[in-house]
Amino acid sequence: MAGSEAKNSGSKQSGAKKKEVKKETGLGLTNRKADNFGEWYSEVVVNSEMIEYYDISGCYILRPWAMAIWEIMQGFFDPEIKKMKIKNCYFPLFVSPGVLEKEKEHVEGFAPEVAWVTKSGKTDLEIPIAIRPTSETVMYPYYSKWIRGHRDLPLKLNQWCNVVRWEFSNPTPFIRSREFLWQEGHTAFATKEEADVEVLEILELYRRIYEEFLAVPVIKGKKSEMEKFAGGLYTTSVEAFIPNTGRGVQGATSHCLGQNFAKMFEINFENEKGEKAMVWQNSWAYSTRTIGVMVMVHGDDKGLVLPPKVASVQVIVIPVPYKDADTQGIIDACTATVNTLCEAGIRAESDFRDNYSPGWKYSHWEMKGVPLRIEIGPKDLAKKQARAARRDNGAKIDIANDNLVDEVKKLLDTVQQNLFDVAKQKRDECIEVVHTWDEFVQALNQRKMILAPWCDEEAVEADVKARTKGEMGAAKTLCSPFDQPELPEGTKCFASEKPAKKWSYWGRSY
Ligand code: 87F
Repeated sequence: MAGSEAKNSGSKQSGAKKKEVKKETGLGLTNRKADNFGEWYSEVVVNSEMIEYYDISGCYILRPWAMAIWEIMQGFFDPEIKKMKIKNCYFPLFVSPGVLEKEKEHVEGFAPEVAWVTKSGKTDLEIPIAIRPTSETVMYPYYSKWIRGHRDLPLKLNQWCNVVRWEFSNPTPFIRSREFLWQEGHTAFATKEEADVEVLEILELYRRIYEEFLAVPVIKGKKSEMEKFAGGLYTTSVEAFIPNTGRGVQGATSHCLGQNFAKMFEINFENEKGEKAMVWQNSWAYSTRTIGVMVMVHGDDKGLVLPPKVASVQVIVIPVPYKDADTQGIIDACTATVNTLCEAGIRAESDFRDNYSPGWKYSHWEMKGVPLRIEIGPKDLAKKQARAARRDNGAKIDIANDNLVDEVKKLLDTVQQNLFDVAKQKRDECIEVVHTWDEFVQALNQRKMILAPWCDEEAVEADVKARTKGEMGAAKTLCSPFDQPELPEGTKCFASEKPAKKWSYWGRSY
């Protein structure tokens, strides 16, 4: 769709040599991140070979370059939850209308997004079946069956799966798609205390996915009553921010469901005293949205920028054989370099394709966001060295063959840290502390992430939403950060001027 090939092929009349080369290679972005963010994003995800558009709106093909990132995060998260004694399972994709109804209260608001299967072949199904938008109603009837006594608790299950939500507002690859991948954890405990502890343990894993893997700074906090999962007791989240659009984005959520679902689905147990009691439940999820947030935060005008920890290729080795050079010698040096790096546990590959120039390959791997490029030419061969170029800042460093592994490891760590530091600095520059409505409106117009003292009243949040409604979308609370600045006695709510109860982040969001 946003492929540059289609766009570039339109520049046929142009006799300029540069344009010709571009047309031939199909490389380069036609939109800039700062000028046309939405178009830039679509172009990056397609040209980096992460996404292919599909012929159903809101559905996207995740190509290996994207799937590898998902798998690397899964490779972190899955063992972590197994350490917490959470077990994987798989429940069906389909939901019977009966159970979905049971849960009416919380499903009501979501109902328009539920997709239904109504036919098999040309025959109408006797009873239509829903496709899971989330799995509470799929799983909890069986929790009710499986949990009998206190010895059956805690029950801690997770599943890696797809869900379908038939969204109508502008679909965006990874960020808002009608089908997406996620993990959903659903746990049941005898006591609220155990549930409370798990909510935060999971939230910390989500923070680590964003900050340690994707190099994206996030804010941990609690959702307002209006923004929490309606079926639950309270919702915690990690919130990221996209400086270019001035929008917050909910990164992942960890809910304490309290006993609401236990009541609805009769998930009871006999406690140690022989009394009948209801379980306390949590649910939590992160999705492929994580990948979109990473692209938006780190990508630049050359394409994708991958943090080394999630890059399926961390180092791309490219031979640079000038005319009359010892081409075989250079190729052998590249092979040896890749082998040495791979043996040291670094994900390295070579690009020996002989139908592309080194320059083309540089652009290609820059577009794909590979953190480190190693070039080996005749001079490097003679000096027993290699030249490394960083994707994040373009810096070039000569590395002696003897120090290869240590230097590359150090560079990858530096790139990872630098990506986080730069992203955090940019994010922090967008945070504005306000005390009054006028300051709030001004900051909102400047696309800031706003930290404001708030009375914590739902009606006031509804009022802020109504008063900021417009083309760009209304402002809402993102979260109330766990890390609360001091709130001096007498501080007033920025919107209602009633006594403020807490600091909250506000802004437009995805
Ligand atoms: C769309 C259609 C139907 C979100 C929906 O966050 C139902 C829903 O329940 C729905 N969109 N939600 C909330 C999901 C809550 C919760 N589920 C388990 C999570 C974490 C994983």
